[in-house]
Amino acid sequence: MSVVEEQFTQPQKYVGFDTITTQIENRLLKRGFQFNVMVVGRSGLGKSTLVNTLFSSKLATSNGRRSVSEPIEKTTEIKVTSHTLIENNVRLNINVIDTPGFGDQINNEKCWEPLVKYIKEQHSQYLRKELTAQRERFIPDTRVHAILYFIPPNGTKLKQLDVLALKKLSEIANVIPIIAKSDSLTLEERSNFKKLLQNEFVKYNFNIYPYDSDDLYPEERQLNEDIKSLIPFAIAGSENDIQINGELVKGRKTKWGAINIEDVSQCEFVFLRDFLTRTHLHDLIDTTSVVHYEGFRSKQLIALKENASNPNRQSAPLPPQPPTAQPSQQDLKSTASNGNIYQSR
Ligand SMILES: Nc1nc2c(ncn2[C@@H]2O[C@H](COP(=O)(O)OP(=O)(O)O)[C@@H](O)[C@H]2O)c(=O)[nH]1
Ligand SMILES: [Mg+2]
Repeated sequence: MSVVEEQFTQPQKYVGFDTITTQIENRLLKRGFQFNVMVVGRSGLGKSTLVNTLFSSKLATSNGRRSVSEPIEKTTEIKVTSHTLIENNVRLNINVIDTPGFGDQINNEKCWEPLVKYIKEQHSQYLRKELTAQRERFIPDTRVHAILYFIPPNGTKLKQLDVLALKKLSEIANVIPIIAKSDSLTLEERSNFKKLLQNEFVKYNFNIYPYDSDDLYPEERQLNEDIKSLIPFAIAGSENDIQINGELVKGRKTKWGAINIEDVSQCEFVFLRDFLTRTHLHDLIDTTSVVHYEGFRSKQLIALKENASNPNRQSAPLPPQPPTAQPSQQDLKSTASNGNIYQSR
C-alpha cells in the first residue's frame, strides 16, 4: 500500500491560486441559480399569495378578487411558472409549481399522488440526461427543491389526508410545513396549535427539513435547532401595502384592525423568508441533489444493474417519460411571457 505524505508549504512568491474562489463566483454569477418551489395544500389557504409575498414579485396568480362579481380562480392542474429575479448581480431563476387545491375533488383519496409523480418524474428526467453518452454540461434542473405545505389554521389534529400527504412528500423532497392564514388565530391559539402540530410530526415520524448531518458546524446545528422549534411557521401573506402609523408596510387590513406581516411579533413570515432565502437557499438545492435525488438515482441504477444481470426480468427501471405538467422550454416561455425579469432590492 502506498502512503501519501501531506506537507503544507507556503509558496515563496504569490502564485495567485487563492483567486479560485472569485473565479468560481464569477462563473456561478454568469450561470445564475435555479430554485424550484412547490406549494401544496387546500385551495384558498393563501398559497399563491404567499409565493408572491415571499419574493416581493407577482409570481403566481392568487385569487384575491377585485370585485364580488369576479369568479374565484382555482388551480386545477399542476402549473409551473418561471421567473428570473435579479438582486445585486445575482440571477435567481425561480420555478413556482402551483398545485390544485387538496380536498377539492369529490374523492380526495390519494390526491397527493400526482404530486409524488411529478417530483419523481423530474428526478427521472434528470437521471436520463445524466446517463446519455454526450451529456449536457449543465443539465437544466427542474427537481423540486422545497415544498411549502399549507396546514389550515383550525387548531385541530392533522387530518388523515395531511398525514398521508406529509408522509409521502417528506420521503422524497424537502418539506416545510406552515400554518396558513395564522392571522385568524390569537397568539395563544397559535402557540398551542404549533405545539400540537410539532407533537403530531413526532408521532407520525415525518422527515421534516432541515435534516441533521455530521458535517454541520456547531453554529449551523444551533441554527437548525432554532428553526426546528419554529416549524411549522405561522404565517400570513399579503401582496398589498397598507398604512400603519403613517408607514407603508406589507399587511392586511380588516374591519377589526391591521396586521403588518413583516412584524415578527405579529406573524412569522419574516422567519420563513429568511430561512428560505437568506440562510437555507443553497442547502435546499444541495440537499435535494445529495439526499433526495441520490436516493432515487441509486435505486434506479441498482434496478438497472439487476435487470442487466437477469435478462428474464421484465420490469422497466426508469419510469416512462412524463406526459404532462413538464415545464418544457415552450411552456416556460409562454408562462413567463410578459418578460418577467424582476429587479428587486
Ligand atoms: N386572512 C388571510 N387571508 C389570506 C391570506 N393569504 C391569502 N389570503 C386571502 O385568501 C384568498 C385566497 O388566496 P390564494 O392565495 O389565491 O389561495 P390559494 O388558493 O391557496 O392559492 C384571497 O382572497 C387572499 O387575499 C392570509 O395570510 N390571511
Ligand atoms: Mg392558488
